Amino acid sequence: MTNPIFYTLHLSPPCRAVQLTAKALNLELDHHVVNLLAGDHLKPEFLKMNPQHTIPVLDDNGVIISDSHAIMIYLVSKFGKDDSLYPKDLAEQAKVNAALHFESGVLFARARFVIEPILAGCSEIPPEKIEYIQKAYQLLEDTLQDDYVAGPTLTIADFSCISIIASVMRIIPSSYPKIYAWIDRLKQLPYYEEANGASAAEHGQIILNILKKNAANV
Ligand SMILES: N[C@@H](CCC(=O)N[C@@H](CS)C(=O)NCC(=O)O)C(=O)O
Repeated sequence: MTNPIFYTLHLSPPCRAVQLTAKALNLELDHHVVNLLAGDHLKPEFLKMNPQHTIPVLDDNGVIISDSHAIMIYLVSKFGKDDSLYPKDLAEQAKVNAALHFESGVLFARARFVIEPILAGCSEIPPEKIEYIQKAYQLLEDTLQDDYVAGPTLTIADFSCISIIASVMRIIPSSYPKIYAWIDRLKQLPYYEEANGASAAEHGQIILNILKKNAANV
């Protein structure tokens, strides 16, 4: 058995969520970089693995899994020494699942509405999109009743939510005290900066630079 192969790009938030999970599990993954800008994800061999042409994708000795949430659940269930990051208890697990869906359906989806038009040449972020993101921040703020998004302990839902929040907060900053306290808590993880912090900052800055360039070309 060889290490699972991880098709990834450090700038991609869902890839970073998986990377945080692997680090938390102390698990070695063989990284294969998929350069989205060069169209690697549209090549036939990649499409065979994931017809939806998204990263991350995991190939664990022939078991192919796409979608970061599915990958994180798989990794913790297969390689976790305990179930703390994805509890087996159904009530606790349901909370984690709800937060994972919140990331996928609200945080990531709304960030996409902002980031994709900028990549396509848009020169300013329309106010209604800023408001839409800020409403999502407020929902996260309201969700943070405990130290972590799904309760009092760290789970994969935190990895998922922080991966996109750390990128987008640079593009549309806002002051939400619980979100900032939660970010500071996650920054204490010894692997945080390497697995998410530095790349999220780079991602946010790249988007801001493109936005500036687009505005200069108007
Ligand atoms: N819900 C998916 C989202 C994956 C996703 O949209 N990844 C982006 C990069 S951040 C991608 O691969 N985009 C290329 C494309 O959609 O063609 C997940 O969590 O894995």
